[in-house]
Amino acid sequence: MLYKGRGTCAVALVALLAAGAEAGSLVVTLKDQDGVAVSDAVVYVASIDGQASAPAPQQVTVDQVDEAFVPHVRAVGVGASISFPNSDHIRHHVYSFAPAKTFELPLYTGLPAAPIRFDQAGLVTLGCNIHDHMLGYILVVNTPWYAEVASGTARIDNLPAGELAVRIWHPRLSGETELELTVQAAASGDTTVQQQLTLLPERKARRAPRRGSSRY
Ligand SMILES: [Cu+2]
Repeated sequence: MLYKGRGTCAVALVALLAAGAEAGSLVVTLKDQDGVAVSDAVVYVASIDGQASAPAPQQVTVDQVDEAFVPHVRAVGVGASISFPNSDHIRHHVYSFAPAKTFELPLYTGLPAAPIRFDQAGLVTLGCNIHDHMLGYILVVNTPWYAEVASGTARIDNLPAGELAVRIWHPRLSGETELELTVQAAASGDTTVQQQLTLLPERKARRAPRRGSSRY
């Protein structure tokens, strides 16, 4: 934070209190056991001072490009509607057997008729009936404070101060499904967390094994 002298700080503090808008940001940096910046993770704040908060409804997209789900990992709040366009020129058959959301979009190209609503927290693993190498994840969280991690960093803004229950999820997290950290968030500015994750090697190729081999 830039120090601008006592007078300015006092004025800023008074303004914050008057607006009742004390808020800071959580900045999480993730590296794996080899020191490589982690992608495809989700960071979320499950509660602040033990209090949960409901997410606002939202509409998002999980695309299908070159026989892969894009993004590979999508985080959404409970109640979100997700559309699953198929941007390939071949047909896909998207499904999930997850308890949090079981659904099926039989063979299609383009945009399915309606988005799918995710009204239960939990992990939803996506597959395609035609292409076994297609694998995607949707993490449905019951909080407005979450972020997908790209290139090792995630940022969650507008966080009230307090004790945060921060959870970190990654599809290849070794030993446990989620990591939970307790973090004391400042009333303003960035609260930074650096965490190393132990990740398992990828089990199968996410991309098509051979180009042009599909006939669907
Ligand atoms: Cu497919």
